[in-house]
Amino acid sequence: MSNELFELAAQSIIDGDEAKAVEIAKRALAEGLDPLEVIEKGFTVGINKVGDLFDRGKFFLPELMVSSDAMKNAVTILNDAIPPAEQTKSIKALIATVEGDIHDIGKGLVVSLFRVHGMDVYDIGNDIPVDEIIDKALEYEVDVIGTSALLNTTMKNMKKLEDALRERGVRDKFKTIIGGAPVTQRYADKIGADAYAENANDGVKKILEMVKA
Ligand code: B12
Repeated sequence: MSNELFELAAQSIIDGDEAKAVEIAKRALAEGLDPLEVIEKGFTVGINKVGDLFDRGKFFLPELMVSSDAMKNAVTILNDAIPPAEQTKSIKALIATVEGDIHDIGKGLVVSLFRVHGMDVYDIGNDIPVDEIIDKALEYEVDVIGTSALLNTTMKNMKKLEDALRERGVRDKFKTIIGGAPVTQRYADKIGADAYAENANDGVKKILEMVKA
């Protein structure tokens, strides 16, 4: 039953059918399915397929936008249903999408999963300049700064962040972690980020390894 629902969820995103996507998200909750599993095995599969179709010139920007709206609405319903976790560790993390980049669906998943694992998360949004990221990180006294970039042209702002942290003399105050489709472990090593995460789960694992309570 759940497999069928995962397929329907993915298809609703490919079809850009927002009403259907929202209906499936609500149905999944009513059936007692795990919201995170529905996001990962259903809706995310759909948006990745949309990305492939866009890549191959079969979908254009209007289709991409309609699908991403459907994705955002369905995922918001599921995110809101994720139960808060027991506060096992008091790790504070600031999360942002870098300047010039408005992709925030993946960041939203990261924020939800970090909260599920009991972290105190400050989501400061998307298209955020480096200095604002650092100012807020200092203000909230976070342990970790996580940034997301989905464009080849914006991932350079992750390097800018590393450089600015050093220039401002505050690099040692934080662990940094980066993620997003074009980002790799190699890139993290190259710019001096503390960690790279392939997905939200990997992000939790890496942070728990880096920040001992
Ligand atoms: C949805 C989407 C959009 C939506 C975004 C809506 C939104 N609010 O997010 C819209 C339609 C607005 C859009 C616009 C554009 N897009 Co777009 N978009 C996508 C698409 C299809 C899916 C992205 C997504 O949400 N994936 C699902 C999430 C769950 O995955 P994720 O983001 O990778 O996140 C996971 C991991 O990477 C990781 N992670 C991510 N960040 C972080 C951070 C931390 C700290 C951690 C721990 C983990 C982590 O964990 C997440 C969860 O597991 C991708 C295709 C793709 N395959 O990525 C193209 C894609 C990213 N877009 C692309 C392009 C070119 C654009 C535009 C430039 C198009 C245009 N001509 O205008 C604009 C740019 C706008 C801008 N300035 O940012 C290209 C980028 C090419 C490149 N490498 O540079 C892609 C790859 C499509 C393609 N194949 O060509 N896009």
